[in-house]
Amino acid sequence: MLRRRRRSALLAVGLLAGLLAPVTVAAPPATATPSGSKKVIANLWEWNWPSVASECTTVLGPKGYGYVQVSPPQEHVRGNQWWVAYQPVSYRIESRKGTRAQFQSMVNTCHAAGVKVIVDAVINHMSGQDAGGTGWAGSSYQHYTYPGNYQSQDFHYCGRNGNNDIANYGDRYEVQNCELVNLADLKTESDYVRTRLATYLNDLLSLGVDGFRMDASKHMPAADIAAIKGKLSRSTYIVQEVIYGAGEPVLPTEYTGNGDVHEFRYGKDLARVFRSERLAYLSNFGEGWGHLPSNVSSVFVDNHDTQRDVGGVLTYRDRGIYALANAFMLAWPYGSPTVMSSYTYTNRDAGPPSDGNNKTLNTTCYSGWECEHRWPVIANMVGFRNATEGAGVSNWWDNGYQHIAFSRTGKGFITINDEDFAVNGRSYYTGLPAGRYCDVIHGTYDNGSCSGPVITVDANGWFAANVPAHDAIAIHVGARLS
Ligand code: LM2
Ligand code: CA
Repeated sequence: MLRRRRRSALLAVGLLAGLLAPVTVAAPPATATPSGSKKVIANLWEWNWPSVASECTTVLGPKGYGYVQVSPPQEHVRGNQWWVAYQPVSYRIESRKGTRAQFQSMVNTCHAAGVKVIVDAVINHMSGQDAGGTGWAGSSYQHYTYPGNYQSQDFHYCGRNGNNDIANYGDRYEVQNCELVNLADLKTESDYVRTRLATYLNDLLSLGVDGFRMDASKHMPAADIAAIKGKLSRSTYIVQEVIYGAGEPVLPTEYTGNGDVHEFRYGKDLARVFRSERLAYLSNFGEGWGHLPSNVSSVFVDNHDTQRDVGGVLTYRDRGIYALANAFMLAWPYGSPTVMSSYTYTNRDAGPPSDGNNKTLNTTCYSGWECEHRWPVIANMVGFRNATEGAGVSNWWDNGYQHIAFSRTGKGFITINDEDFAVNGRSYYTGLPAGRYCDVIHGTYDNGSCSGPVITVDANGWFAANVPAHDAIAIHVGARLS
């Protein structure tokens, strides 16, 4: 894992600090909400349904992912941009990603592979284009008129800013009753609208869906989401998109009564630490940084929006450092982690690889698609997460700068060296049972054998190894050789 940059002046100091003794951090936060023993979510963003199905069988299930998150499945406006999916025109399950039958088959296939399905649910708004037209599945619509679903009285017209758009995020009323980039804003306070939305979500539940990512949740009062949730046919996992904004009145904490909430500060703070601060600061990452309580927090290094924001988070473009950030997220017991999976792009608006009719093509990893969830470091760390579920953090150690290490008590151990220099011959205290463990950062454990280096933990719980610059070693009890 190689890379650029930085700080040779700190080199000597870093080595000196490396001689310090291990310290123990406070008890770990509780684990987050998605149920079951496998909680890691793979976000196969913009994948079509047949490709999601085959990935569940061949990769997600075998690698231990518990959930797949898929893009909005409802009918949407036509076009090649990815964001057409965020402009519903009806709730027919037919989109550029596939038909209702393909969607149903995908859910069944993923379930058979032990993977649950979370759907991106766009329920705050309908389309945004001023002109009407014909949706993906043939439904005709106008801005504010969606025959059979909504008419003009079902939308907010906030009457502000000359165009009904949200301008001032410091104003709660505007954020929730004006339009997000011209998108027709549903009256989610109305019982008719709530019932229509719940009918859509219940249709998805009837197809076997296991959870919802509630798009644009900040733009709906938490009470409206609660009322819609109250109309669902069964209980289900919910994660709400409420982007924390400094000084804004609408807070992520208002929504935790409904379910999990995306913690956007996590990815931003992690990027800052990796880019310009110290990994040593991560010893209390999460609640200690003012983030949401762990048991309601949904975390990710990047998502489809933040990877497109300027000056933001770490993404696939950061290569090795991105893998290390994901390895940290998967090793650290705060929140419920989602691994992003992207297609490569240069133009922000560009849709995924598609045919002449804008229908999404089957995914071919590493050719137009980045498939971060398959990167060996990331995919193998899902196994680490599963094997260490419920175990606390102990044996925290850092050199004061970019080299850290910690145990998941009795279950696993990781050291990340993000210095510009290798650290050779150092010994690490793991507290793990003596034995031979597969280093899952450099090797894949499969059926009792390890394709990479083997780490030998001695009878006192120690091992010695070399860690290259910008690299890591991780071992866990689920990848132990006999
Ligand atoms: C979200 N969460 O709250 C999604 O994560 C985000 O990706 C969505 O924006 C947004 N909310 C609405 O669901 C994306 C995209 C926008 C795009 C909208 C609607 O980031 O750029 O807006 O979807 O497709 C586009 C144009 C915009 C235009 C709008 C309406 O970029 O200029 O506004 O369509 O025609 C006039
Ligand atoms: Ca709204």
